Formats: sequence, structure tokens, C-alpha cells
Amino acid sequence: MLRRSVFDPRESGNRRMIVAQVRGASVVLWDGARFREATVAKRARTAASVDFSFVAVGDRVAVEGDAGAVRVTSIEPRQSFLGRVARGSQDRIQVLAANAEQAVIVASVADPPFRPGLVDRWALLALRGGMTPVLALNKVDLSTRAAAGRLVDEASIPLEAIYLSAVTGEGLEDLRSCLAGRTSVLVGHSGVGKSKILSRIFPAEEIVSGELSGKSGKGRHTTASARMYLLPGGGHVIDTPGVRMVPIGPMHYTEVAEVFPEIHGAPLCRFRPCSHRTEPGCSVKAGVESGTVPGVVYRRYLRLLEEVGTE
Ligand SMILES: Nc1nc2c(ncn2[C@@H]2O[C@H](COP(=O)(O)OP(=O)(O)OP(=O)(O)O)[C@@H](O)[C@H]2O)c(=O)[nH]1
Ligand SMILES: [Mg+2]
Ligand SMILES: [Zn+2]
Repeated sequence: MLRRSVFDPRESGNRRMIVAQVRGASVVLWDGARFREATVAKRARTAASVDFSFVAVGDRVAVEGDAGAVRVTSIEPRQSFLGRVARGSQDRIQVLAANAEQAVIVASVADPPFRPGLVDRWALLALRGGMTPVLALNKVDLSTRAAAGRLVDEASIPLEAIYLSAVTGEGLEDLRSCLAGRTSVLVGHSGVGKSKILSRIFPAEEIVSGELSGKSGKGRHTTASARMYLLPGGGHVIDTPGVRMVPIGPMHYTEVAEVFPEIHGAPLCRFRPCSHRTEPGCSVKAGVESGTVPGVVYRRYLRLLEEVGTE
């Protein structure tokens, strides 16, 4: 019989944990059994790429230390990330969440109104970071399920869509089964209901969602920083703060086309690569004429091109 090898201090003192929250210079880690605070060693910080946030929720890290004080010594390379251009910088990526399989893009049918262009942007960021984008259209109680379906159909959103209401609970089971056993991140504009949805899925957790607060009725509790919640059957969900802008940052126009199947899957154009804007012999423009490429899709594509350029 094989004898277990002699005690290696690194086996007990150097373990892997998941970042559940980032609090300035310190982090909250999930060690598989409980959450614990930890600091980040300088060498972990300096080893990270300067182009990306050095630590993000969902990161897997190696730690040293004991029950008293845990320290992150290194951050593992990310399997996937959801990032956007950091404010005030064109080339630094702020990583909202790491290592999730899917990005659940939360939108609402009303209050705030549904904006297909934002769904495209999030889908682009998800695909770029190696995550599968899924749409969760919330607040169907403010309209009807059928009308919500029409919003998505008319915009020709190419994603798997879940329709739900965090208030009535309609569709919540569909979302639950979409999340079960997977690692996901919820993204979307402020006020669409991300936290409210999670408070229905994790009733035991204290999740502050944006009810009007205070005597004046003004001031909303919005999520201040990303946080990870654990699913009982395995997997986790990361709640993120709503962002006002979703700049897609530096990207080639051919990447933009990838988010629109009607454009991406169009027959080859005469010139390649083709920006499908002004080039002669463009099959996408022909498709818009003949109706195989919906006009709404083409217009959203053109709007994104204005941001990335066609050079
Ligand atoms: N009618 C209706 N209201 C909802 C629903 N879901 C959430 N709300 C309300 O929408 C508001 C915003 O909800 P939050 O869960 O805080 O939204 P959020 O997406 O987490 O917002 P941020 O944290 O700012 O990104 C709150 O007043 C909720 O009560 C829903 O399904 N139907
Ligand atoms: Mg929130
Ligand atoms: Zn073309």
C-alpha cells in the first residue's frame, strides 16, 4: 500500500479560495466552507497584468496563513472575465467578474425601458471574455409575458431569453434552472432588478435592493460592489452594480458583427473584411434590402461601429 507522503507545509498553508468580494485593499474569500477576510500580498499585485483589474470577484487565489490571518499570495489566470473599459482610461479593463460560465444580462420591460442596444453591448463584452450571454427580461408584471416576448422578437435579440418578475415570482423557476450548477454573473443597468431577483433566489441572504428609502422617499440602495452568492446545489452567482455606460472599448469591427447572427452569417461580401457600411457588393446591405437582415439589427450594428471605427 502507498504511504501518504510526508507532511508538506504548503499543503495545509497554501490553499485555493475564491474571491467573493473586493473591499478596497482587502478581499472576502470563500474557502469552501465559510467566508473570511484576507489581505493581498504585494507580490500578487505586482504579478498581475496592468491592463486589467488585478483582483476581481470570482478570481481563484492561492493563500497562506491560518485561521487568524489569511493572505492572498497569487491570483490564478482567469478562465473568463467580464470587463469594460475603466473610467478615465482607454486601455485599462475593469473586470466586473471573473471565471463565470455565463453572463445573465438583466433588463426590464419598463422602468427603466428595454434597450436592445445595451443587450448587444453586454453580449459583446461577455463573448469577448469567454462567457455565454443569456438575457433575463425582468418586470414582466409591468406589462404582459406576450408583450415582453414581442419586445425581444422585434429587436431580433439572438440570445436565450428568460422572462420573469421578481415581484410576482413568475418565471423565477426558469432562471433558477438556468443558474443551477453553473457559475454566473448578473449584469445590467441600475434599477432593472438584479438584486431583487437574487433576493428571491437566496431568501436567507440579506440582499439590499433598490427600494426607495429615507423619509424623503429619495435615495436608492443600489449595489455598491460586486458580490458572490452560493447556490445550494453547487455553482455561484455574482451580483454586480449597475453601470451607467457600457463602453465596448477597443475592438475590431469584425468582432462587432459576431454578436449579430444575421450579419455574421450573411453570405460572403465582395470585399473582405467588409465593414458592411459603404463597400460595393456587400451581402449584408443586400440582406437589409431583401429583408433577411432586420433593419433594427443593422442600425444597431452601425451605431456600435461609430464607436469602434472601421479602420
Ligand atoms: N414591478 C417590478 N419592480 C421590480 C421588479 N424587480 C425589481 N423591481 C424594483 O426595481 C427597483 C430596482 O431593483 P434592484 O434590484 O435594486 O435593481 P438592481 O438592478 O440591483 O440595481 P443596481 O444595484 O443599482 O444595479 C426596486 O425598487 C425593485 O423593487 C419586478 O419584477 N417588477
Ligand atoms: Mg443591485
Ligand atoms: Zn459587407
